[in-house]
Amino acid sequence: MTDTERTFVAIKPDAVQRGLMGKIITRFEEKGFKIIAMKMLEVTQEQAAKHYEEHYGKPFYNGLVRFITSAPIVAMVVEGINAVAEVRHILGATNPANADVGSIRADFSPIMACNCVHASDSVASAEREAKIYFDVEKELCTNWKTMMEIVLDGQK
Ligand code: FUP
Repeated sequence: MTDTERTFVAIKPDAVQRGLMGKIITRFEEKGFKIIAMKMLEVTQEQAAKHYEEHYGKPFYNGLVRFITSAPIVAMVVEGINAVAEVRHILGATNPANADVGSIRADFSPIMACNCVHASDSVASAEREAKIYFDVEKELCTNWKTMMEIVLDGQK
């Protein structure tokens, strides 16, 4: 399958505080993904509860909400071929101890609770999560082409 997909990505508070925003964004840009929305924001309690509703009641839930609301995040919508799976591959496994060498979490995350970055696990999750942080009717920049798209258009 080679579908163009959109996924939701968040650079988490630990990575923002450690000055890793640029390095993380660079991984997606260098791979050729198209960032079609990006903003820094402080996550509200309501946004955190919506984002992590599947984890409500789990032992790590309260700590997770405290963490994601503790400092700003950078929210992004990223577009590209098989973006959901590919972006999660670039991130590495949730637990950095199991993350592939060269992935963001393997390279930058010391522990699972501070794993630097989030990315949606399905197209449906991406649509749901993007709406928590963006006005998707107004804030997605879809009317432009990356250099790669311009080159590919020229080859048609
Ligand atoms: P991911 O899909 O990789 O973002 O991971 P999950 O949705 O499973 O978990 C969300 C976050 O909860 C993780 F990034 C880290 C945290 N977490 C824990 O702290 N302990 C756990 O056992 C599982 C997840």
